[in-house]
Amino acid sequence: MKERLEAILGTALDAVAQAETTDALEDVRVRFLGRKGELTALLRQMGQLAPELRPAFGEALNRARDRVQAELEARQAALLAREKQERLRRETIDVTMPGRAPVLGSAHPLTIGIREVCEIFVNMGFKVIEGPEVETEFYNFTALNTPAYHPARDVQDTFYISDSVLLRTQTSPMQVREMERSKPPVKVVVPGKVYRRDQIDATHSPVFHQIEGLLVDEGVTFADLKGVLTAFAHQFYGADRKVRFRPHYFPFTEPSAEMDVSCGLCGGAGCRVCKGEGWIEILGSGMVHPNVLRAVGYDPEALTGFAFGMGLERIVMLKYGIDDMRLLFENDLRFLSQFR
Ligand code: 2NM
Repeated sequence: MKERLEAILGTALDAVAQAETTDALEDVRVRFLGRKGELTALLRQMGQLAPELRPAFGEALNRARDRVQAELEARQAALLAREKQERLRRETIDVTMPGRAPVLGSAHPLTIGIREVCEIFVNMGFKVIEGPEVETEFYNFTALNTPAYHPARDVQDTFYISDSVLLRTQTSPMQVREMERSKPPVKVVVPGKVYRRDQIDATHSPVFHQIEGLLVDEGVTFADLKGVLTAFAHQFYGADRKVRFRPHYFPFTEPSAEMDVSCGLCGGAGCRVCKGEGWIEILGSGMVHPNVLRAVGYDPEALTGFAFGMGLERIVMLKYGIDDMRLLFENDLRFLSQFR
């Protein structure tokens, strides 16, 4: 048994010296000193020795165990130090390297347009509200004095979900909702997506954006309409622009007018942008029709108001000189990143 002990001790010391990682070293410890380890096994076999041989063997076994334990600890310390060095080398950060700049997004030109238009009206005391894109026939047409025979109601012009539910063709249904739920003065602008059955081309899209505005109170006149919309045009396009109002027709307003601004490119002389007109149409407007006021429970004898609506794509295209509406929907970053 003495020879067995010598052999195991030699093997154990070799194994310790050859362990290249702390994990491998732990395996060595278990193999020799663990509960079922080879040196531990010798302890249990001591009973087979003659009694007089046991003390000397026990002493030798203990020395062997202590020796292996000491070598294990020394090797463990060496391996830990080496592993730490390696990790420090691997995880070194070169703080002198240039940083990676995060890629910053930017607002879509239509978003920029909505924000600019809304800010101008907010500064004049309007509040901004939004509403559902799926509407009922009542809010989209009936309450807006748009009779059943009106072409806007035709399936050729409007996306129907069912007989009386549809994708809104304008944001005015939300203005109807606002009048229904509040008392004058009402001063709101409503930006949002609207839907019409149009073929896609450079100036049409079945989904586009509108901003509509509404002001209802006692004693509101057409002069208020002209003053507010002129102030808007001067802030949005520049104080040097001239404006003009042309008579028009809308079912929900009477009288109605379209507003033009003088062409920013030629200053009114006539050019490619204004198609030789010198003027560019930017919005529709009018005094809210008495039937609309009645539909929301207002008394048209006591209250008057004006309303207006503009197509956002159109005014954004004019402002930035964009000649094809499809650019606003294709999300090509080469286009979008120009609006930073
Ligand atoms: C326009 C042109 C003229 C309009 C009317 C109303 C309401 F709800 F008061 F009846 N909202 N928006 C209106 C008037 C919209 O868009 C070209």
